[in-house]
Amino acid sequence: MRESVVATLGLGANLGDAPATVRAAVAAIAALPQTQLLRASRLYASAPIDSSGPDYVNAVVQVSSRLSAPALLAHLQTIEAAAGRERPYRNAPRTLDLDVLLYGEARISSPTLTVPHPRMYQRAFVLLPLAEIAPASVSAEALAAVRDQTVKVLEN
Ligand code: PH2
Ligand code: MG
Ligand code: MG
Repeated sequence: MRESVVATLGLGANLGDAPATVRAAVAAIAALPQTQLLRASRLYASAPIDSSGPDYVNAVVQVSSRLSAPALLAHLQTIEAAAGRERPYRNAPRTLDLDVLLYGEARISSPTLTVPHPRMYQRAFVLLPLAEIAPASVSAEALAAVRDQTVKVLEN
């Protein structure tokens, strides 16, 4: 049997009831086959970066999974589709975005998946929730690099 890998996933939404959608997505991820939810961050709100529309709600989770990275991505895309995700153009506002940020130590470069996520270290809406659940994985330098981006904990 394949070994389990700790994967770090980013969640984002800025259309519809974004907090409810993100919470439901955490539950859907926890229910994936061969996958256990290890940690989930609080929900964070931030202005769209290179995108448009209402403020985003973001969170980061860590799972332990025996799914391959492509299989995990396929499951995440099924959850996105069930939440009504449409892709009219790049970085369009969305009901739900689920990204594989890290997959163990793997470096993946395929037409459909790049891991580590190429922009995660430029985005406070990823690094702050990640620092909440896995402080050792985010350096002070990485946090300093995004300190001009306002990200607020959403009361919940
Ligand atoms: N996702 C993007 C582009 N811009 N901005 C915020 N604040 N949050 C996001 O999740 C986000 C974004 C592309 O996936
Ligand atoms: Mg994304
Ligand atoms: Mg995405």
